[in-house]
Amino acid sequence: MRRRARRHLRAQRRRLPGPLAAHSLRRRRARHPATVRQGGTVWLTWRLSKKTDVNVINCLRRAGNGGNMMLASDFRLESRRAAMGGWNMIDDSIATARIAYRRDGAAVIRDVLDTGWIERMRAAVERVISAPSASAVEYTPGGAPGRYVGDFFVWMRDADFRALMLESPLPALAQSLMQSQETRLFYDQLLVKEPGTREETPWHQDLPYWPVKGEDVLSLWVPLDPVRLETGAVQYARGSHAEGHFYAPRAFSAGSGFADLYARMNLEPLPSEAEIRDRHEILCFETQPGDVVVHHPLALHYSAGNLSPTVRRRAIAIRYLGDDARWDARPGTFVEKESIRTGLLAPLDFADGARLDGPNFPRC
Ligand SMILES: O=C(O)CCC(=O)C(=O)O
Repeated sequence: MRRRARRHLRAQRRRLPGPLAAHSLRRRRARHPATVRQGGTVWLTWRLSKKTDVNVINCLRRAGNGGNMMLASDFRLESRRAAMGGWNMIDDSIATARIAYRRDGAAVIRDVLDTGWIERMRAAVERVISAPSASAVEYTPGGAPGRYVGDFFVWMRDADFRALMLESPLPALAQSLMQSQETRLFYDQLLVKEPGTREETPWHQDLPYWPVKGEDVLSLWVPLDPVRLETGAVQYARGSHAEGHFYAPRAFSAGSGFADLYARMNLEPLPSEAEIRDRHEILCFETQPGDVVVHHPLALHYSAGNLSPTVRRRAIAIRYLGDDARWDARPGTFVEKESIRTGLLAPLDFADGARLDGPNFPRC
């Protein structure tokens, strides 16, 4: 246990700028809030919990910014200030979300995107789903009510999707949540459940589907409609990301062609839904367009169909990679599917353990 705690401390130290790292380590041992001055900047560090070393927020208060608090990692994001609508956006709500995300595996951040982005992306989604690409998947069987349609790597074909992934407030948000020095786009996934759709998204963890390993990977789930439990809000098994399981992926629908691929992994099967619900508190965020839900790649999650007769549920899940994300050459991950591979900008010829870079995974 002590060895694990030391590993955490070392990992935490690596993520912080030099002098602050050493300082925060000392302070954590002393268990007192502390300040350290560097030029015109005052860094504040304190330990939130005796139990975990990762639950440390490092804040800095910059002289002359009107007294707003910023996260230590946001220090590097000054160039994104305009995109974020000023530092007011980067405040306690992200710090709070980061703590909840690490503890629970999922958290919500309110009012991240303005109506301009929402309108722009609604129009883009209409374009995409009215002319489905080769990588699109219709999860609703023919003749059933509603429509559950998904697509992958849409940003490579649509300029507005690309702008959302790379130029909106989202990459800075991901970077801040991961406390990474560098952020890359892994991929985007469109998930639309039209009114009256019965198809669920089955319980799953994301990471087993992906050719990725490392700690610094997350998803931002971006709703374009008001979302409630009955219209298909995503439900999360609280704390499941921290249990150390790596469960076999499940195809989202029998006809999607992914099942054979995933069977090659030979992983531990998921517990039953009843077991998951019995073992975990379920977190579900009712959201408005503009809100963003962040979830951990090992968090167990699920969504029901969209039972509303009128309200659509359009959402885009965006996966970002941080500093320690590396290529995982396990067989059977979703990128082996021909329909996905053929749409990519470059071959996926990474060695196991390599950094994901090149045109498929642009730096944000
Ligand atoms: O939108 C959904 O129903 C599921 C989302 C999901 O599974 C994901 O973003 O990983």
